[in-house]
Amino acid sequence: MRFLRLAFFLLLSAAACDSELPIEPVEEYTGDSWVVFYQDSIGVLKQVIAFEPTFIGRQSVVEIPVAYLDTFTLELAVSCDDSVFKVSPAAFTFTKSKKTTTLKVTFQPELPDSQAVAHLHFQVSSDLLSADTTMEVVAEDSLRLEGLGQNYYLDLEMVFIQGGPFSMGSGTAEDTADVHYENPDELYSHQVVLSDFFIGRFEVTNQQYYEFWVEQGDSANRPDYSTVFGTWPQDALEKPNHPVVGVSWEDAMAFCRWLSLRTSQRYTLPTEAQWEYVAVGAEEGRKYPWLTEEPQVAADTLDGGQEEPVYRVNIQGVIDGYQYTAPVDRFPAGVSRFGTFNMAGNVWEWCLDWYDPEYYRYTTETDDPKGPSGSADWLYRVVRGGSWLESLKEARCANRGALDPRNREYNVGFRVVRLP
Ligand SMILES: [Ca+2]
Ligand SMILES: [Ca+2]
Repeated sequence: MRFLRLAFFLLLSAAACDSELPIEPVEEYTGDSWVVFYQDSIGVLKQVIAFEPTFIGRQSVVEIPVAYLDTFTLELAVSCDDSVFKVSPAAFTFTKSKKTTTLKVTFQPELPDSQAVAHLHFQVSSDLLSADTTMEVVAEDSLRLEGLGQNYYLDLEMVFIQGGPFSMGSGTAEDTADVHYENPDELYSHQVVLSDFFIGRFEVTNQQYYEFWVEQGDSANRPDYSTVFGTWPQDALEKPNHPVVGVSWEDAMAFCRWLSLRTSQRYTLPTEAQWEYVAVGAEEGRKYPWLTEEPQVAADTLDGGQEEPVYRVNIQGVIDGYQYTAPVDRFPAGVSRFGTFNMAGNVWEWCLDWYDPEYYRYTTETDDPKGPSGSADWLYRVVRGGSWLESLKEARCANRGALDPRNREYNVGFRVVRLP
């Protein structure tokens, strides 16, 4: 699995019953997602499978290799007790020459933001054995909230982020070469430990924000930006999948409060630490979300041997295909380790924290830091990731930006986090 997407779990629940032969469940863990059957036993390996998060109307599929380790013929039937899950094939036979197969488990939820549990039943139909073992399947749907404005579904897809330690900031006081001298606020890297959370796979879109704005009665939290590439609310209708811009920190927080009320979940803005943790890939310490060094453009070898450029990020200029904002699901080659899009570039993203350029120098906060405790005298909140208006350097994961929380800028948007 390329990404740690934990919206889907497979848990062990193996039990033998109605058995005439000495069939005992086998419990092993090899780090792979295998279900293994032996001649004299049936085992479902204990496993947690990273799974593509899904939401209403779309399917997600996980493939599970299945093996039979002995040489006798074994016929198995598999069934599922929850209609949002489907498993195929429903029956298969192991023989001497065919001892492996692949199960496909499909999840297609019917309710928004729901969790579903199913049991897969493996039934042995061979004369040799008689057993029934079950596997418990748990899947969590991403948010899809029915809005009022356009009767539209928000499709606000959230990615599970497993917490842990990481090094926040870039380098040390001695590390003053290259770009660092221009960015003293990100020096003094320090260890931070984060709890689990969910983060939006994409920047919040025009259409998502539009639903909120309409429900507010369109007087408050109105996006405000130059007409250089569009106006509100026309952009919401004409470019629904572009990131919303021209929203202040206050607007973004109002969106989060509305979302929390509508869903009874805890949505907020990412802390600066949460944002950077996702961007750098936790302990991987990436300079850019896409791992490799500074490739604004990478070459991808096609079948015919031709080289075609692959753009990883929307920054200043049109070489990446966009003069202004790009739809939030563009640049799949630039996703983070966790599968989040456009953390670098496209639009700057508001973070929860107050901005203090000296904060990294004095902070002793290591567990789920929320930045300096601000007051009315504080001027700025943190923004991260650069935008279509800035150079690649500004899109570095460790780069810190700052902005008056009341400001509405045409290159600043946000993404949300959900706390478990
Ligand atoms: Ca661009
Ligand atoms: Ca961004």
